[in-house]
Order: sequence, then C-alpha cells, then structure tokens
Amino acid sequence: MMTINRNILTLDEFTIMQLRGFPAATGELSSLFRDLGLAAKRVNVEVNKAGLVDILGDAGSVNVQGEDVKKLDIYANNQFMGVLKHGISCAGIGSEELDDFVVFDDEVSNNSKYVVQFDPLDGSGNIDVNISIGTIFSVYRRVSEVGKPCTKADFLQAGNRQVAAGYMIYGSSTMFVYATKLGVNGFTLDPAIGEFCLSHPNIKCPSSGNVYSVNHGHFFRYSEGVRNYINACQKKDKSNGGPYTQRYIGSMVADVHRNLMKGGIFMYPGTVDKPLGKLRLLYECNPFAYIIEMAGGRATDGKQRIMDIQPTFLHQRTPFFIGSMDMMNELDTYITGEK
Ligand code: AHM
Ligand code: MG
Repeated sequence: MMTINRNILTLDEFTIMQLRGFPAATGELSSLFRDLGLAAKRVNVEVNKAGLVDILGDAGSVNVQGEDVKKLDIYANNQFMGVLKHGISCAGIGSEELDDFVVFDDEVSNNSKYVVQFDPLDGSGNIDVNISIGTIFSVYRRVSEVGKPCTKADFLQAGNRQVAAGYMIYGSSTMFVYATKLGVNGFTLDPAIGEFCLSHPNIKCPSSGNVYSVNHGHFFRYSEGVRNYINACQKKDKSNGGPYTQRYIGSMVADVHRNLMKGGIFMYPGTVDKPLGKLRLLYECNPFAYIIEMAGGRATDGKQRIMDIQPTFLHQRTPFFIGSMDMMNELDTYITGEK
C-alpha cells in the first residue's frame, strides 16, 4: 500500500487548513492564493528558459514609469491579471505595468471580496544576467459594496488595511512566501510535482543581523542622517554587533528575502534629485512592510510607518527602510539626528 508523506503540505492544503479555523472564511482567500500560485508557476517556467527563447530582451516599449519594458514583464503581468480576472476572489487589480487600476466588472468579479495590487516582475533589469527576480502582491478587502464593480477607494487604502501580502522569488529555487494576520509562511516549488510545498513555516525575522543593503552609488545624494547611518554600518566591529556585511543585489525581492530570513536592513532612501526615491508604495513597499511586521520587523519611510501612509495614486513612490527591529531602531536614531 502506498504511504502518504504527511510531512509535505502543499500551498493549497496548508492554506485551506489554516483559514478554515475562521468561521467567516468563505474560501475566497485560499482560492486567491491558489490563483496566484498558478500564475507564479507559469512565470517561473518562462523565467527559467529566458536565456533560451526569444522572450528575452526589450519589448521595444516603455511603461508608464518611463522605464524599458521587458517581454517577461508583460508576460508576467498578463498571467497574474488573467488568473485574478478568471478566479472567484478578485474584483480588480493595480499593477506596476498598467497606467491605471483595472476594474474587472463581470458578474463573478463584482461579487468578489478582494482587490489585489502587484508588481508582476520586480527587478526585471536583472533578467538578462540571470539574477533572481520576483513578484510582489498585496491583498485588500473591498470597501465598496460587494455585488457592484469595485472602485478607486478599494485600491487607495492605507497598507495597514492589508488582509494579506506576499512575494514569489524566482531564484536558485522558486519560493512563494505569504503573510496573513496568522503569520508568515514560505513554500518552495517542487519542480518534480509542480507544487509549492511548505518549507519555511512561521517565518520570523531575527531582531538583528549583520547585513545592510543599499545602493552605495547614490551615497553622496542621500540625507546626512542616512549617510551617517551607512558610515556607522561600515564602522561596526565585534564590540557593537559587527562587523557588518554589505549586500545589494538590485532586486528588492531577493535583498529583502535574504534579510527577512537572516536578519538585516534594506534601504532605498530618497536622494537630492529624487526625494521620494524609486520604489512604489502600493505594490512594492506596502506588501513587504506587511510581511516584515508580521515577521517581527519594521518598515518606515524614514519618518513614519510605511503602512500608515495614505496613498493618493497607483504609482506613488516613497523612500523605504525595512528590516530587523533592532537595526531599524538604530537607523531611527541617525535619521532623527540623535547620533
Ligand atoms: P523595477 O520595479 O523597475 O524592477 O525596480 C525596482 C528595483 C528593486 O527591485 C531594486 O531594489 C531597485 O529597483 C534597484 O534600483 P537601483 O538600481 O536604483 O539601486
Ligand atoms: Mg518593481
């Protein structure tokens, strides 16, 4: 008789088991994760063969941010938008690749509880050079009336109203990590069976670490407080938790994933010429802020909690500081000029 290995829990099994503890759960959130997992598997296949087929390279257009769009960005956007549109849980989306929010407006979607915002392929400048990239997503319960098309107000909610958030990393292995108020869990894709399997249960971010991640090339354009903190990182020694190591992949999903697992701090500060930095609040910073807080860390814009910022438009940018609790607290003392 075949024995079933109950040590292995698939994403679906885990999510259904975890969420059925809630009397009000209708299965829509588990269904949403299943849809996102399906899109991620499709994107993973294309990312893995990016060097082989003519899907690699510029699509010859620029996105709404004025950046080159890679073909895989478009492919990933279409996959995520497609599964959400045809699923039963999502009434509309916001995406880095699209000018405006998309209201699905069909009978099933209008009766769905959630809206989702995502960056379908973050760090896509790294595709050509075979470096890890990822997908980032954020889930909100609608504030508009279910049964009708969703509205802009559903998308422009502060991050502290997220119901769930997560990311997929297409790296040396492919992972799907998501957070709900029940905690943060990570699933690794088993390519042999094509399933995400629970591999990193109940992820907690160590309260301190020795990695700092920042683009040093912009050093002289950062504020004095940020420069002072970076200098302090370089001077750390055994007496005060050091020495520190600098790691910056240029792919936020990979940088923040490493720091989440091992402890560390990631910074994308504003600069003299770009005071709001580069990263987008709704589909890059808010989801990671939710995940890190659920794992015991913190995320700010240098002044306030990221998730307390009231968004005003889809592609809004913000300076971003995220990581281990003690390191974030120390950063604060430099930014506020205490040190
Ligand atoms: P993208 O959304 O265009 O891919 O840009 C976001 C990426 C992040 O993953 C990464 O942390 C950052 O851009 C790197 O930017 P820089 O090269 O300016 O340091
Ligand atoms: Mg991005």
